[in-house]
Amino acid sequence: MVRTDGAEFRHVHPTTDGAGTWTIPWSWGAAGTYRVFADFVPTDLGDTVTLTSTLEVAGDFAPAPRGGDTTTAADGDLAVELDGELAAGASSELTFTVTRDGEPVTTLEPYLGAYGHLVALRDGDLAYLHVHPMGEPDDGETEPGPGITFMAEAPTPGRYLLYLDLQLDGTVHSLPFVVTAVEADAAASHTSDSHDEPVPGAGTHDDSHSDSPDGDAHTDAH
Ligand SMILES: [Cu+2]
Repeated sequence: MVRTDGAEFRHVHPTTDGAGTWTIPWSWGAAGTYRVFADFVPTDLGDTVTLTSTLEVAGDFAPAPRGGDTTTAADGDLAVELDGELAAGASSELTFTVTRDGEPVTTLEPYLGAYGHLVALRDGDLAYLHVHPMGEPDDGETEPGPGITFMAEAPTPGRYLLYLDLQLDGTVHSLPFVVTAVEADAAASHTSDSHDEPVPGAGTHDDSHSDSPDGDAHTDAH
């Protein structure tokens, strides 16, 4: 859930009644136009699909000012720094380094099967990508911090709003970043099959960077 200016992002997990209806208690924090993204894995499809909808919340709307790119974010005493460049048309590495009170955090907890979840929204039409990190908590080599590394690919050049979700001491933190993707150098083009193109209305879950075919550990909708 995100307001169209990129503010008010929330990543939540509704519960099912077993008959196809998903519910979550909800209260809006601010007026404005919102975009809702719902990730599902239909059993018959075996793959994630993303449904989206737009809705209006009545009231006085004050759009958040557009700032420049931001590669640092903080939540309380937690700070996260982003290294790496997002490229359009090629997969590149983005590493988030987590510190608390200036000390590296090495006790990240698995959250929905991963040490981090990255949602990227294209500024403007909010085209959606949901990416999981390289490596999984139980693969014997992925450390629980301080770094979380993603391979991500922007469909087009331009600004992207990134939201990193991670869990520490039982609390989920959501940290926002803004980056500008530039056209990848043709020489830097990778050979992977990662070219899921998100579209404004719906999209597919970008798990194509995953090391194993069944690398997506969480098949619950989130
Ligand atoms: Cu995820």
